[in-house]
Amino acid sequence: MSPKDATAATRATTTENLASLQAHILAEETRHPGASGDFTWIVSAIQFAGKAIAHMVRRARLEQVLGDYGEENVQGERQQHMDVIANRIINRCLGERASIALVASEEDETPTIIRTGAEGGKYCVLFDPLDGSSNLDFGVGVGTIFSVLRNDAEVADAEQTLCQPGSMQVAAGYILYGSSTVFVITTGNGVDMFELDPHIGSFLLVKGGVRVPRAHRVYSINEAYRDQFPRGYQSYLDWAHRNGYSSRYIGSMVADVHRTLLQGGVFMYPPTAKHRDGKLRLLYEANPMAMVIEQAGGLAYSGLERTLALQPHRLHQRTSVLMGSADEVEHVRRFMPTAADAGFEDD
Ligand code: P6P
Repeated sequence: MSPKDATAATRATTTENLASLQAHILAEETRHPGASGDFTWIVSAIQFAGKAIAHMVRRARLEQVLGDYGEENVQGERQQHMDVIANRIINRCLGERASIALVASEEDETPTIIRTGAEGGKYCVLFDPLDGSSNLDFGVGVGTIFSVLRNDAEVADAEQTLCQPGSMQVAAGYILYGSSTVFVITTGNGVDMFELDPHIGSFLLVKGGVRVPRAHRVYSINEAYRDQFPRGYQSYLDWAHRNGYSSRYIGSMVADVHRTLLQGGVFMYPPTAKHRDGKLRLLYEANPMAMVIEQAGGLAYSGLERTLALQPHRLHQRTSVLMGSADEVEHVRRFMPTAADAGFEDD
């Protein structure tokens, strides 16, 4: 190595910022003069849960906790052992954190009330503890999805407090347990990506200001349901087949959306015969992912409507999902001039 290269290498190791998630969020906090640190403490609890779940995911087969737990969740889906374990870990990590009013999970029928607004409950945290868990048996990437809302102390009913449009989220993101453990978060000021260094037990900043590429000829959809999709999606697929697109579908939303975030393309889960409103849940899957994608410069729709603008009515309600690169989402939307094309009744 020449002296010049050696100097450059030394400089990189001395000046390259080694930023942990904790330090990054604290630095973000200073951007908000009135910040009390409560929100930082919540993100700290989520990242701690992510580390604990990552550990269990990596040891699941050795600990013999793969496979079916033997019960159904509120969605009527077979719970996996790891769904129950991840749910317990998150609830314990968030549990008594000051400033949390409500927590709500895909695995629990009703929200858990931790404290009222009058008792200091400022935030609500919603999550899918282990999305795509049925893929764990085969080593496929799975993930935790989280959404943070402000508590509305004026609303007495816990579920109705949570039924806020996605545009009201103060933070959203996910933790992907894949070939590495990736933490992606937005607090409304762009998207940042962290990787867990298991040797030091910290999430380290690997990419600040993540941007979705504006275009990329890849679509991600379960084409087995093609004949059930609304006609607009079928017409788009016919167009994509004629225009050199590739198909990539993992069947784990966090993995499919993470690839779309970094590489571009479009991820879709349209209405089907079994799921007339779409399969994915609005409050703790579509909304957090839509916030990440939009904050990274992409677009996110549910039918003809912007996902983040939808007014939720029930905690576990489902929605169709169309999100990704701005140009690719617009290509799909060109095939949906009417609500019926997108699978919704014409007004
Ligand atoms: P399908 C996993 O079960 C999940 O909730 C998402 O992670 C994923 O995108 C979708 O369902 C896959 O559904 O019907 O294609 O198997």
